Amino acid sequence: MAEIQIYIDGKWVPKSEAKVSVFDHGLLYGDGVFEGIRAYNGQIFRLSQHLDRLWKSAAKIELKIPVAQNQLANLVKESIRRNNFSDAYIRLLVSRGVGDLGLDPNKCPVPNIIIISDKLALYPANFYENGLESAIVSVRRNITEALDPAIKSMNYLNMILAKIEALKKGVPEAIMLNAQGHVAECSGDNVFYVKDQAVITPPVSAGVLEGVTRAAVMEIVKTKTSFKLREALFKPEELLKADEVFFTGTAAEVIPVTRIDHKPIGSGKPGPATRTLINLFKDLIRKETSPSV
Ligand code: PXG
Repeated sequence: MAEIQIYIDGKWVPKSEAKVSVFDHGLLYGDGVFEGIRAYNGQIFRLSQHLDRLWKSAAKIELKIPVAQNQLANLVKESIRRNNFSDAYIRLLVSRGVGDLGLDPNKCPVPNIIIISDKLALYPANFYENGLESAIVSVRRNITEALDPAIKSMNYLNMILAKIEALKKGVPEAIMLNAQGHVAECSGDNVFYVKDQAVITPPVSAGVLEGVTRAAVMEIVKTKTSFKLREALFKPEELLKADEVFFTGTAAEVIPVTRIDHKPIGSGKPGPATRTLINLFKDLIRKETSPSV
């Protein structure tokens, strides 16, 4: 098997040669931004939405991405072409680049763009059939005034602490509250619930990442179903009383959540709204990533 080709420092190199400097502020401080993108059928899903978010994240940390958006789009596409991937996960990073040991980002003249494509680690199929179990963790999502959760920054410790707590509780994904005690999001997914024919998710102002999957699912709810769509703040009690709960994310797509804190949600089985949205999301992927598009 040929080694995966990775884009770094302006070149394509085999995985074994893809190394960052110990003076890169991405490593020293988590100073950088990234995207987690998916390819289906050799086509990148919602690439422009991911790149728009990358540019927004970069602007919020005053990082100027040193290439044009269409150039970076071409590099992302090249990354799956070079590696002959049909279905893949693409990790696109822009770090502040190499500087000295101080925090000052002005000492880092050249941001480093890295593109890694690889096979995707998926949740097991039985989670989609039977639902996954989650837990509300004690780690709160960063407050917007400290580190805006809308920035997909290379510092993911907030989510890693939540994930550690979830794994200790024996569940694969954590539900995090914001500082006010409202439900925010998961370590790598957005949260939705269904109640009385309405689909509800926290607004971005709750302090969550504006998920590309979240946006696609909201669009589907509005245009392809008769459910009402609401962005609203809610407390964990609302989730526990919901008819259905599901998470959305690039890796998970739409995944049913059937137990939270050991309590069953609704019937304790994936519900009809979630099943419908799983199927409609799959239709959207097929439509947007068929080779004719
Ligand atoms: N919230 C957070 C904190 C995330 O990191 C999402 C929500 C969902 O956003 P998207 O745009 O993906 O719908 C994310 C994204 C992984 C992995 O390997 C995690 C994400 C994306 C891709 C892969 O765990 N998180």
